[in-house]
Amino acid sequence: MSQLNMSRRGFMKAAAATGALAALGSATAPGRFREAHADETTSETKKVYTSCQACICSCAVIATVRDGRVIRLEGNPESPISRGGLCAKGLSGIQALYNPCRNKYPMKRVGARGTNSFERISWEQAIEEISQKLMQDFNKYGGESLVTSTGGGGNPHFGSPCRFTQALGSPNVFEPGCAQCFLPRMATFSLMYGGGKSGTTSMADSKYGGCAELYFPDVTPIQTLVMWGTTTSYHAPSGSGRAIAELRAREQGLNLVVVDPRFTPDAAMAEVWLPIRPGTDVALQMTWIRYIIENELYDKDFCMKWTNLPYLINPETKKMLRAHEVGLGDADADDADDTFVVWDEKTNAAAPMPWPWDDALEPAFFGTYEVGGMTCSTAFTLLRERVDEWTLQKGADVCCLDAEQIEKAIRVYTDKGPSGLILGVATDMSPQAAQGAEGACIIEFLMGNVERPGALLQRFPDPPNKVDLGTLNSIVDEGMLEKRLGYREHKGLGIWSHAHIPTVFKAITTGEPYQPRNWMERSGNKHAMIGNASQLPAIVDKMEMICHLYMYPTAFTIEAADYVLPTQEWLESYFTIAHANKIIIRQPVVHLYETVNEGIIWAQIVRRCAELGNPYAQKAIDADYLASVGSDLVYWDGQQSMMDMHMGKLPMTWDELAEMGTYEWISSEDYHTYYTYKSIDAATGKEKGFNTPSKKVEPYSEGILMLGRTGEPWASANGNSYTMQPADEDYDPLVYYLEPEESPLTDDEFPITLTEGRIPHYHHGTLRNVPYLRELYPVPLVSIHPETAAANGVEDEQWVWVESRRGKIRGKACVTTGIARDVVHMERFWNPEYLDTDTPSKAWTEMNVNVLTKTDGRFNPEFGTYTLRGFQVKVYPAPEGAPEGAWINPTDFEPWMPEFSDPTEVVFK
Ligand SMILES: Nc1nc2c(c(=O)[nH]1)N[C@H]1C(S)=C(S)[C@@H](COP(=O)(O)OP(=O)(O)OC[C@H]3O[C@@H](n4cnc5c(=O)[nH]c(N)nc54)[C@H](O)[C@@H]3O)O[C@H]1N2
Ligand SMILES: Nc1nc2c(c(=O)[nH]1)N[C@H]1C(S)=C(S)[C@@H](COP(=O)(O)OP(=O)(O)OC[C@H]3O[C@@H](n4cnc5c(=O)[nH]c(N)nc54)[C@H](O)[C@@H]3O)O[C@H]1N2
Ligand code: SF4
Ligand SMILES: [Mo]
Repeated sequence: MSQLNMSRRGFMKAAAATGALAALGSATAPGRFREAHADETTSETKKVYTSCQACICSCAVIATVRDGRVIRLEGNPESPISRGGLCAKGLSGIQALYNPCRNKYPMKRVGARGTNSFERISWEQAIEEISQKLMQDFNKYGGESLVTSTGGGGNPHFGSPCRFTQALGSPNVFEPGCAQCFLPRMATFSLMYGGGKSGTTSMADSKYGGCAELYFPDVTPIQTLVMWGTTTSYHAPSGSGRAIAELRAREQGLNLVVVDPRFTPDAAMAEVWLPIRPGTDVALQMTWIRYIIENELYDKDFCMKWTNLPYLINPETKKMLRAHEVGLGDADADDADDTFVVWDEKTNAAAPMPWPWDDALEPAFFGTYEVGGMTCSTAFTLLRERVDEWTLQKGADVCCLDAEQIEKAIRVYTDKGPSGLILGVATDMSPQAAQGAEGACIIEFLMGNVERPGALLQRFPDPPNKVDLGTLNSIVDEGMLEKRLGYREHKGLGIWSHAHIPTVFKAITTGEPYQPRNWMERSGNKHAMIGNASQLPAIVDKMEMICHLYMYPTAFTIEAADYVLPTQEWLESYFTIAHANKIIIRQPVVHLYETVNEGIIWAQIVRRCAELGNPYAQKAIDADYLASVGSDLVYWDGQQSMMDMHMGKLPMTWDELAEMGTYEWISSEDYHTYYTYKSIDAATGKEKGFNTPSKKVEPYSEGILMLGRTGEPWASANGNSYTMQPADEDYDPLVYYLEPEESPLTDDEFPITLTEGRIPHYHHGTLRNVPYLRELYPVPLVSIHPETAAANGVEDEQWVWVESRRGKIRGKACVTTGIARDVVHMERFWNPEYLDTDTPSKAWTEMNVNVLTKTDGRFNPEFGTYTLRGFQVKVYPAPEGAPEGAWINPTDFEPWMPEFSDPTEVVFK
């Protein structure tokens, strides 16, 4: 029986056995590293281009390898996004690669779950046993016996677990980010600004290569940046964090407005910091919108010609009025559905608006008119009515801000253009996820901050490589769509073909509407990342087989896994990345043990299940069949064919790109294609517009309304659009505010609002076992305002309990004015040091903020988002001090210092 984790206990045993303890104890960490490889006379040194994967930014790296071991990492200045920068997480790549806790070989559980007893098995045995079990249940219970889950940020193959799920005929894949991260913004921007079916659109997020305008300080005229619920200096230190610092350093500088309960490094540089009460962003956005409208600060020309604000709304359908519905056009005409109606002030009558604009018309922005027997208002009128109550004072009262500061912030944004608004993940983490993205869209649209120089909303050309290999939506059938859990209600999940986590978990625990039995999981630590983590033991209990694909064991491995499949660290892995106008490579620098790229693991299982008779898997490996349904995504059979697929349309081979490291596929000049909407569509000879129902940007979102009614534009089965049953209630096409269910306005028992946000030391659950990083941030800080601390008897550096209605955890108080009053900030944390003890569950129960979070509804209608931020807690001193057994002092982490291994051969050819 071998144990997975090399923590202190395991380390002591091993060290005593080999007599190595004294040697290790005497050497300092870096010294030990160098000593092992300092033999200059015999060494062979080479430099390899690659890129970091410790977060999604994929900063370009040059790795130095000596005698087959990676000894140095440095930034490659050739990337326009990272420009030679690397952050602490990236520079920890060597410690992560050679971490003694790596999952080295496939393992199978031999004792009870939670006892950390596993034995080594071969890859052949692992693939065979897993495939046999999956097929046995596929035949007995159908594809829905399988659920797959993945991690979000940082996982390069984001589409691959979804593709695998589809290839095995299962409807359910999920991810703890997803509805709580990125998806609500991506989908909403796609519906309102345009992206349509492909979903690819620029959005106001500064990771993932978004906001490309930021990376060209010599080109962009941007003058003001609003950072709304985002902290670039922490989430992308060498990417957008660095870029924004560079913009600020230009002669003309950069004005910043920061909307964030925490005083971030960016807030420290801002003209205005608005320490908003968590969970109230949409109220503040509506305040901004009202102010911009009332003071006529909006871009009148853009709003008139390129938004749907002047269009009349049909009160019966809630859609934009079509000309033929009121006798102003031919219902049978080709463009019948695309001809909208304005109120022409010249003739004082309703009139159809020809695409894109007719100078003969003078459309009214505001007004309510009798048209064709209906009372129709313009979209702008409905928006103005919706925000009417949101005066500066009301916004200030609800968001716990100062009215004058709000006004000052808006004025910086409106008066000192060109300006842009970056919307971070904060609004994705509340049941108002869609509305937060809508509010941000509307603000940017009103100001005309769309596709002009300096704007963040841009459609620059698509890169030639295949960033993510994609999904197999073309083999999904109607039955799978109908069975996807939570999808009918929350159809926005369709943009990534994902299921709704709370509905999946309910199915697992109740067997309704059916019983999932097997769980394939490919990320770090679900016990630390999923909301209301205390629900997990009951879910794990119900599962018959759980496989964990990861680089090292986490709480999930010990508590849940039956099979552990070792995946590659980024220094072993391969990929191509689009960095604005360049392509960056990630290539294997070394390869240790029997780790395998996850893409190969999925392919092995799919191929075996195809042999065992799974009809979906048979399609997924059949190039001819896939071509017949318009897909080129046949499951590869090995590493080389997968690397070749990543190359997409790049004009060179993988090996050639590997030599180059970076490749400029388009000049910076040609990359900056502004005003895409005004470019002429060859098919029509007219302006292209935007990919929305009206082909204009839509502050009044018909796309959101129709998503709820039909699933369009993302429901497709057998390669065709498929009309889903409507959600129980229409999605609202206009922005609205709801007070959080748990609110300080009404909660006396739990008076403090908890929120979260990134710290620069870790990426989600990863790197918590990297000694240097844990030394820098050993335990979670609970940031609390001095007045709130005093009112709760809390002192600086004291251990405190943080308790919500779901559970309680411990952290260390950091009393600071850098946080809003009556709010605490805490980061997600888990403690790998407990894994190899008699109480492994302490790894996720002691300091994990997700013990506190709330997943029992209210959900966001569009996306099913649950509450990770902006809920109520109480905070009080913990006289017990630190949790027993937690590692806190620098020397505690020594068992995690690098353990060297020689490279191994490829495992699967
Ligand atoms: N309370 C609370 N909960 C949250 C959040 C919060 O702010 N507060 N944030 C949410 C957000 S935004 C997200 S995106 C999720 C993140 O949740 P998860 O993505 O599940 O996070 P991790 O468990 O760290 O697992 C993802 C990690 O997998 C690693 N990985 C990299 N490559 C591979 C690979 O090839 N194979 C495998 N198997 N793994 C790889 C990446 O380094 C990445 O960090 O958490 C969410 N949960
Ligand atoms: N170091 C590091 N970098 C990461 C990650 C990581 O885990 N670690 N994860 C990656 C991933 S997947 C993501 S999604 C991104 C996230 O990157 P960002 O979008 O920057 O997200 P956070 O830092 O989590 O949250 C942004 C800010 O929102 C603030 N905030 C909290 N509650 C509220 C609120 O109610 N309203 C407003 N307006 N602000 C609020 C927090 O204080 C925080 O400063 O980071 C990516 N990069
Ligand atoms: S920001 Fe840091 S962790 Fe992210 S890719 Fe760059 S170096 Fe790696
Ligand atoms: Mo995320």
